Amino acid sequence: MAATTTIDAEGLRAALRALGFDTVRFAAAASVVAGDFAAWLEAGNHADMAWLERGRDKRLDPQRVLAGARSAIVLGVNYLPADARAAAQGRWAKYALHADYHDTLGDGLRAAARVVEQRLGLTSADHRYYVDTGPVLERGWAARAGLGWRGKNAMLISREHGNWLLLAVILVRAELPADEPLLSRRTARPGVPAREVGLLCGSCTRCLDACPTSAFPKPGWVDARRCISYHTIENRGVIPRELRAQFGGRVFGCDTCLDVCPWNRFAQAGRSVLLTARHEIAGLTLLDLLAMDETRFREVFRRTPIKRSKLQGLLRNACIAAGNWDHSPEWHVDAGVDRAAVIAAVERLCAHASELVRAHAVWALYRLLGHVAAGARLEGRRRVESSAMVREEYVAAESAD
Ligand code: B12
Ligand code: SF4
Ligand code: SF4
Repeated sequence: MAATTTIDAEGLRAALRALGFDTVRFAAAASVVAGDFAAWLEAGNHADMAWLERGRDKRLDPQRVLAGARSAIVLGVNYLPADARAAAQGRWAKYALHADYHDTLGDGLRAAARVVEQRLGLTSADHRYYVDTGPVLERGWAARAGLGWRGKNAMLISREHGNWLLLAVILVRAELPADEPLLSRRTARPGVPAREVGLLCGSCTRCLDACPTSAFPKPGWVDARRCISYHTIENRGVIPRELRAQFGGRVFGCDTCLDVCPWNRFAQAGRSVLLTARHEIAGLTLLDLLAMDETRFREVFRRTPIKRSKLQGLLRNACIAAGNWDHSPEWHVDAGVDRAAVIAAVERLCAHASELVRAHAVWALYRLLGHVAAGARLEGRRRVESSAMVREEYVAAESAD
């Protein structure tokens, strides 16, 4: 049902901002086949995120998500923490140091939906809202609505908030006056939206150069199979051995291609209306992580995005950070944590109940001690090891330098 009410777009924008959304912009929701999403999938860049493949048609056509959708309301929430220590950490992605944004922005979106219904004269059947998990290319919509541009690091970058916006979209069966996309200074022609990657990046390539695993086959295009964010958050299995050394001390997500971007200099800390800081997580030491059990994991990471990795995923990631100890100064600052204690904790995990954890613990111990000393310490365990996955790690570790 299309809206018949006279629309006060600026009133709607202000009401949504008052709910805690830092930027509120509108785009026309015509059918789109946009960017090179299909090519990205076909080249296998989504790794094992099969849900991206399944949602392909919907992602490319909002009419398949909400028939009769005429506008997209694109919302951004600034999550840059005010606490510099948390911001500078480098162990965790900054977004993870909050209560799960799917829940907190989800609450904001439910409130936004009521506002949209009232102000646009719609019913609950006339809109669909999503944050992250829906079949919607949020960055594409954000670029079209002029929230910012698609950086060479693939992020939606805002002139005001830098790389630190979380995005959400509401599709509505109502026509809102579309906001202008950003225009390239060089190619600007009135009414011609410039959608190219790197619109305001100029000749900068800092993000591409800084990526530890060379995960950008080309600007604006991330190969998830090489991306630390994918492996530490989404991958449920073995982390490719050839990438592990490049993970450094990162245990959940990766902010490197965001952190280096010069556009962040304009960003101020977020208002945190729709976010709840959980910065105490940044205070956990590597030994705290390596010693986690199910009870402690649930207690510490309840209602945070980190619960997604499950205990065994987090222990796997912590083993990699431990194996990289000599090159991870970010973990050296905690009182009472030294190399010997980390080695002892990793050695214990070589006998963990999960084969995934044992496999990565074996890799870490060999890396820390070298194959002669590690081989001697693990001789007994290796003899009784029944998992093919772990046995493969022993073989690979023995043959490594
Ligand atoms: C899958 C996914 C990932 C994957 C793949 C990342 C990638 N680069 O695609 C992994 C796990 C690696 C990942 C990592 C991260 N992610 Co992520 N991720 C997603 C998710 C769920 C889908 C993204 C997707 O479809 N990727 C496929 C690529 C090809 O699509 P795309 O980047 O959107 O670009 C295409 C479209 O924009 C399209 N397009 C171009 N113009 C137009 C115009 C229109 C109108 C339309 C419709 C489309 C369109 O063409 C582009 C090229 O094909 C989105 C949420 C969502 N529903 O969109 C969050 C999302 C992109 N992630 C987010 C974040 C914060 C991250 C991390 C920073 C987390 C971290 N710290 O570890 C990293 C950053 C890595 C990086 N540099 O991209 C935020 C980004 C916010 C922002 N300001 O850009 C999002 C939007 C989640 C959210 N709700 O806030 N992520
Ligand atoms: S998130 Fe990290 S690993 Fe992934 S593309 Fe960016 S810098 Fe590279
Ligand atoms: S680091 Fe440079 S190239 Fe990368 S997104 Fe930022 S401005 Fe663009």
